[in-house]
Amino acid sequence: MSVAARRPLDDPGLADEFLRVIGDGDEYAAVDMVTSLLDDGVPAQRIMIDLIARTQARVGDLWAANQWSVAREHAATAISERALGALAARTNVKPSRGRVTIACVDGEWHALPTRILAEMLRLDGWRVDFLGANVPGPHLITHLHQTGPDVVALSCMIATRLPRAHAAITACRAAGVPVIAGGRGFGPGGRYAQHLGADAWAAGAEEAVRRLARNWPPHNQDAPLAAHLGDDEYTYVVRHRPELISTAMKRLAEAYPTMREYNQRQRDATAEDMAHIVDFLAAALYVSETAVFTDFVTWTEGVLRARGVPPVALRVGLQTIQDQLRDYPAATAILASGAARIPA
Ligand code: B12
Repeated sequence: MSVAARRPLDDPGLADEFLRVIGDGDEYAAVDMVTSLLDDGVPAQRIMIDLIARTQARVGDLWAANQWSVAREHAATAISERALGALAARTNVKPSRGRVTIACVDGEWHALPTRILAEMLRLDGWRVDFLGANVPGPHLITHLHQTGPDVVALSCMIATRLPRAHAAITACRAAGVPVIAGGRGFGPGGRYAQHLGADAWAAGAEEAVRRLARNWPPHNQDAPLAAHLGDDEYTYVVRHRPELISTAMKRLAEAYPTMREYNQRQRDATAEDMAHIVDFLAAALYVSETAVFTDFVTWTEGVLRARGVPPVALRVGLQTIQDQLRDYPAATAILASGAARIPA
């Protein structure tokens, strides 16, 4: 008997087992579990959302808590993709609605959430062009001209990609194709998607299926709140990114003596963290939303703590950037709000 047979999807043991098999790199067991559920009459949509997507969120938590390595997360994600592919291969729906292009914005590597969205829309009768991760804006537009979709679904899971998301949304709309946005990068309730002029936003694939099934394109298109986007401070931070990071690294070594004993791997990780600080600051300036940065600081503080890095290191890191941006009041205020989120 297959492992999943006759076990309901809401059995918590099943989710634990799926996490275990993907964490152990057992792709055959993972595929067997999802196809057995399908054989038992569980709708493919439920398996994708309630099992695969939910388990991926747990994978993220385990990585953030430093319990799973990056390699283990990568392997598990690859198996989730394989399980999703197995479900897709066994479910055929004739297209009966319009055509949708699904893409991650430039620099956005989280393809699996959009792959789930793609399968969900396909099962609802859409003809789907799935472009996957990291789609440069000009190539996306060329594709739209070649295929003429009714809607573009754009994903942004990391807020640092918001400026690129804005460029893509603007270009798609200029090409006459309405945009539905999604992914956690667009902020709570998708509020940054509205700033950036998206026609609609959906919290997840199920909501997107519902939204696109009726009243599409939406008629009540509020004017985007885009007037202030990409001002001087944003431009300064983006143009001076390399110096901001390298100067911060030098000053960090002076202000935080523990860093002098860091090995190369720890120095590389620190440089990556400093780059994230600058990138999230730029995104916060771009959409004029301090929360983009403060949410990032809260998240980073937890991730660093799980890796044994004390909060003071992050506070000093923020200060080394702030010291370089004294003449930039909005950036200084955002950095100070971030620092205030770090526990004493
Ligand atoms: C796998 C993974 C990766 C893989 C992605 C590989 C792949 N093929 O997808 C890789 C290794 C590339 C990766 C990289 C990074 N990741 Co990552 N990743 C994840 C992880 C563990 C799972 C993603 C996933 O599949 N989720 C399952 C889906 C189904 O979740 P979902 O969000 O509910 O999906 C729904 C909605 O998002 C929505 N949706 C998404 N897009 C769209 C689009 C439209 C139009 C619509 C309508 C809806 C919609 O619909 C989806 C389906 O219902 C998440 C954890 C998590 N909680 O998601 C972290 C996570 C998203 N990553 C995170 C981070 C920080 C990163 C990195 C910055 C890490 C680093 N230091 O390099 C990089 C950034 C890379 C980049 N620039 O894109 C953080 C983000 C935290 C934050 N501050 O927002 C998370 C939350 C992990 C964590 N717990 O901290 N990651």
